[in-house]
Amino acid sequence: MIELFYANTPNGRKISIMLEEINLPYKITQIDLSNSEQFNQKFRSISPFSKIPTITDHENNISIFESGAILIYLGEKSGKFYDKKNRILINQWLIAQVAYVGPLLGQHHQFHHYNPGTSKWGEERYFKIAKTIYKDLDERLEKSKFLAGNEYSIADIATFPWIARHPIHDIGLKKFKNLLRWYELISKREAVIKGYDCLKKGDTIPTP
Ligand SMILES: N[C@@H](CCC(=O)N[C@@H](CS)C(=O)NCC(=O)O)C(=O)O
Repeated sequence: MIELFYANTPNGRKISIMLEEINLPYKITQIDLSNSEQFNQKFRSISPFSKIPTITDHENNISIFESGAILIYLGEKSGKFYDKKNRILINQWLIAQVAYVGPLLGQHHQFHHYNPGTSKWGEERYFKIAKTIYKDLDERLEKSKFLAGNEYSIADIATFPWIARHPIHDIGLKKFKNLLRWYELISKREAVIKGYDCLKKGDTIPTP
């Protein structure tokens, strides 16, 4: 049994989607970020930076923090979506997501959506970067069915929930036809729909 320490954010959803995709039994322990539960000592003992997602695999009592590390662990454990022969490409696109796409879109969320009017410089800077991320992902997906080649992988699972925040990006997903094709294809997967709404609150994947 995998225990997922979760909040319904893009980083949390990467892991609930992966757990649904690989069909492993899991239970969710919610961490209420707005109530500062991430700073509880018990949680910090498995998540030293006080962040979700984190998992504990109760089969072997291993705990893992950082979404990329968790996806790699679950990919290796299940033998799914992390093809041994394609690891160089998968790792590249996965790490690009955790080190660049996520953090920079996250800054765009903060300046453009949650705190508009507080910094013109921040708003402009991260809006521009967010548009560049859309453009660059679109260019990649013009050449490749999925981010790391022909097969759906943990790199797509990591990136999808961030693009699913497109309504607050105000960039216009429909203008990027390859990114749109990829988004719509992944949106239809049963495991993605279930993982996106793993708290069963009726959260639906935003349509473009
Ligand atoms: N690099 C981390 C980022 C995780 C992260 O930023 N999680 C956010 C929610 S999406 C969080 O727990 N924030 C709580 C806080 O910063 O206090 C990962 O990919 O797992």
